Amino acid sequence: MNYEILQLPKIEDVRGNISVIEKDILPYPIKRVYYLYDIPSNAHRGGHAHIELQQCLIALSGSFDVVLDNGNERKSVHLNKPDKGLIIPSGVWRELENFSSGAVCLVIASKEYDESDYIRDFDAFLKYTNQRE
Ligand code: T46
Repeated sequence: MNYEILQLPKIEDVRGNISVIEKDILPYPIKRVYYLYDIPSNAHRGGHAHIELQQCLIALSGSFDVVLDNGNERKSVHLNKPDKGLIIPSGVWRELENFSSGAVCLVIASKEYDESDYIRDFDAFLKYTNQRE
């Protein structure tokens, strides 16, 4: 499964920690930042793939699971640390679930919002991955 867990720099201090995303830590230039919050624990987000977009997901607060599927293999990644970034490359189906109370998901994206970059139907995604191979 083609994803990566990035260890972000962490500056530890008795007053609290700082993590920084700068320079070329991410494998792409940053074009957009958004975040999911006030998420009910039974909510399911995602449920789509992107044709070109690459993203880095960070559990800024709380925890949640990210289910990844590349058309051949499915894997669940648990995010619960603000100094770990999950890099999801293009062409990977993702579903977000099991949100803890107070969970905040920060997303750092390689492109601006573009609905035509989404594949929101799983059968269409499987056809897309078969055509790509
Ligand atoms: C992803 C997961 C982790 C915008 O207008 N601009 C934006 O930048 C975004 C992200 C969304 N929207 C609108 C589009 C929809 O009308 O907000 C509404 C909800 O978006 P969506 O159903 O795609 O939300 P999620 O949480 O299912 O997915 C989002 C991202 O879209 C997606 O790329 O990987 O978060």
